[in-house]
Amino acid sequence: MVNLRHYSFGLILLAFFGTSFLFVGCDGSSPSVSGDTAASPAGSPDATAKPRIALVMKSLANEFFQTMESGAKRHQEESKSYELLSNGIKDEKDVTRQIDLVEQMAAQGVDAIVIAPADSKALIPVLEKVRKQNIIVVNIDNRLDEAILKEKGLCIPFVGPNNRTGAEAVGNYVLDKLSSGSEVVIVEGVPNAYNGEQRKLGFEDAIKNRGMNLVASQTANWEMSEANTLVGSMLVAHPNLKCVLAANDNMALGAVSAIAAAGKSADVIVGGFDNISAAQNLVKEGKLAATADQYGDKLAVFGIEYAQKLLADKNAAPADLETTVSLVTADSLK
Ligand code: ALL
Repeated sequence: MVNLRHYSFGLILLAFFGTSFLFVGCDGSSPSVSGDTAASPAGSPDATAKPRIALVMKSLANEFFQTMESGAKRHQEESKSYELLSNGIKDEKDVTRQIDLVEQMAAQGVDAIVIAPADSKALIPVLEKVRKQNIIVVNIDNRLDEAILKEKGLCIPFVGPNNRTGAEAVGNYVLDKLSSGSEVVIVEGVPNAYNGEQRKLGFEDAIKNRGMNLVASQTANWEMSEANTLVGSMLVAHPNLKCVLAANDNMALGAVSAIAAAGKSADVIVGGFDNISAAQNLVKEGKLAATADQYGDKLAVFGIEYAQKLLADKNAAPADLETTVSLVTADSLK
């Protein structure tokens, strides 16, 4: 698979639009972004002022979000057509802090909020509140709970990849290296993160496809050190373990070092998700069998461009955009 990271942004856009950009409208009763909301930036006294767009991310300790933030900042510097306020939380589980950040951005009178929610359910009430203040909301990376949105009659567009198929591709590739019936564990993301749940399902699909034996599946909350401890104890509980499938690269890195510490690097292989630079290096060195690139640097940019579109076009109906996810292996990195 081609690694698009080396391509120019223009080409990336072409690739995204040309191959896998899927537009899916919010179904049901969508209070679409229209008339009153789109044209008049909330809290902005000057109609000619540049729109203010807030990017609300998750843990800035995670390279995935550092990459996302620098992609957004680069876009803003090049476009200069809007003001960017970017924020994140320190701890993957600090949902309360992320809710506060949304409140703060609204209080500062931003016109749009582009958010990667730390929890697919818990962020919905505050986002409902800011929508009522005519602030545009675009959901990126981790999808908000569709059933709750529907129940509330809220239509918030989602921009992001299909995590299930991405994880299945990683799982299929990694498990092809093992004989059927081998013991496998899954290291999950935080509970209540839809993308983590989808990645778990994708790994389970691959385990079924390849006839493997899933012996444990537990969360390490997206964190490297938690995964390190968890995998350390899984190795003791399952001495015949052959593979760890981790729902993000930070946890895959924690798994790789736990396996090395147990002296089992030759026996247990690992798959991850994100294609952060440290993981990419391990793939090149043959210490991580595969990961998935979900182009973190472009995800926020697409969300921002989508928010700009909704701000500029009163009649634009919010719709979901499916972005590309690619398998990354030692071969694809050559
Ligand atoms: C998810 C992202 C990344 C990341 C994780 C940790 O939403 O898609 O996989 O590693 O958050 O916050």
